[in-house]
Amino acid sequence: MTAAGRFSMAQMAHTAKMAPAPPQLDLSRLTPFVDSLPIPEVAKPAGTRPNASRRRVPFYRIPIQEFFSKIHRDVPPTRFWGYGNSVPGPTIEARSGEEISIEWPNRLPAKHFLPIDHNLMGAEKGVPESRTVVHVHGARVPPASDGWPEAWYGPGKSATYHYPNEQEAALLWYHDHAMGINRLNICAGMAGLYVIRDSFEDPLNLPKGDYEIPLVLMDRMIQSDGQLYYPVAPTPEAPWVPEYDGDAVLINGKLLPYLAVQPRKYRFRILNASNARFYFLSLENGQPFQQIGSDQGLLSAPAVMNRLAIAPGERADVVVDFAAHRGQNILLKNLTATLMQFRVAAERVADPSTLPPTLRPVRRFTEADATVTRRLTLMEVDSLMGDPVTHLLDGKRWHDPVSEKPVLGTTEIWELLNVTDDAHPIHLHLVRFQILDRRAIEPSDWIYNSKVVYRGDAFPPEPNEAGWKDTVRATPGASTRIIVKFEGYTGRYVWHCHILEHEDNEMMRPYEVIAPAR
Ligand SMILES: [Cu+2]
Repeated sequence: MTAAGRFSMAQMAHTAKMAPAPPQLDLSRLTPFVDSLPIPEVAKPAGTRPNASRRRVPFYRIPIQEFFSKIHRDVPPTRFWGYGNSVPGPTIEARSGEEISIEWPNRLPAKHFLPIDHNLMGAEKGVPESRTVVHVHGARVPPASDGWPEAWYGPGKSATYHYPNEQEAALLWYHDHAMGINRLNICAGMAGLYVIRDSFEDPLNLPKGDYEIPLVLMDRMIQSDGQLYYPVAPTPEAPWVPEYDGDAVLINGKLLPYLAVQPRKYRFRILNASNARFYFLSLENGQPFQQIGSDQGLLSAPAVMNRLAIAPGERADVVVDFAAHRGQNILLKNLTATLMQFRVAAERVADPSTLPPTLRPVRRFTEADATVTRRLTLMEVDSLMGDPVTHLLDGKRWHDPVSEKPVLGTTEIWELLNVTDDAHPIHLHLVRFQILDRRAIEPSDWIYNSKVVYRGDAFPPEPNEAGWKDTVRATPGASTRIIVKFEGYTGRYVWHCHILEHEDNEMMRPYEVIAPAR
């Protein structure tokens, strides 16, 4: 049995108790593949501005606002809150080492259209309902530009952030990070792509231009009138639900789209921007994906994936060659559900792109590289009825004192001990890391005796997880060890679960990178 099989990626172990929902869109009655897959437009600079060292750098202004967008030909326009006027928002195209600045004006209406739970940390009554703050997931940025969850601002206000882009080519993404409501803001549409390219990747001659296609996956509950629905618990004064998932999967903002492709190689840059859903992607014709990259850039070599697991926050960079499938229609599936259709043209075409057998060397860390090891539990706190009330990191809440203070330039092992029944995708801001291994544990030993008893051997990551990561699936009933070099900047950042309902309800902690002693 493989490590992936051994450590199930169970999730949704709890069927959340929810108040009755209004009538939902009946997907089975919707004609599939009538809308062409939209490609988010590339953001254009609004000029240049001086950066901190008075050098002029490209300046972008991306407003956060309400708009309506068609998710399907036969569904009325859907209200979104997002960046610019599309979901996903405009794609930022950046080059490694070339700084940019972005102003993110909040032009939202005052009243939120999704249900706020005022019991959650940071979402108390009296703070602006439509507050927001932007985080670029995977970016190595100074703390003041990282989107601290409490650095939100209300409508009519704005913030300008500086992005040095001092990192390797990778697919990052930007999204809301406002304390206590970021699950609602991202559900409302606040997400977009941020691509970093570099001179190492350019000469690899991977498919590019019209043959490099982003696929941003967001599942939603859609009412029969076409509007977003976010469920609430049966208790009106405490509406938080432990996970959000809908059966309508939007790809680049469309439901059941099609993409006309040529019989040649394509590079698909996949982002799971869903609140809580894990995807298990496959092509209906059994053709594998050649995975070339993960969260923080290229793998050392392509990994052949028949089924691609991708958790909230994770990215997968894959190449698919349609050359042998001229004239065919191929479905992209999530387990048994259909997500979209590729229509392969019949005419033969030249394909000057390549899929190199080796990509980018990844020097693997070993345990000996680390000077500090931290054991951090992922725990669920249940009500007497067994319903999850909250999830905690290391048993602590957001406002408990900062306990993780790595020294800049040092390397640490973080052992994520998941004693819950769910997989939690854990994301650290600022850094990239590697997965050391996963090993089964008996959660009850920890819960009742605070003891860690390992069951069986440790498994190294599969090849497609052996590159640079910024989000790791901490599998249930297992220890997942990551090894992290804290590079870039000193200051306060956060680490959290990327199931947004968990993150909004205490499954997020500050950490602080401190300067080395002189
Ligand atoms: Cu979680």
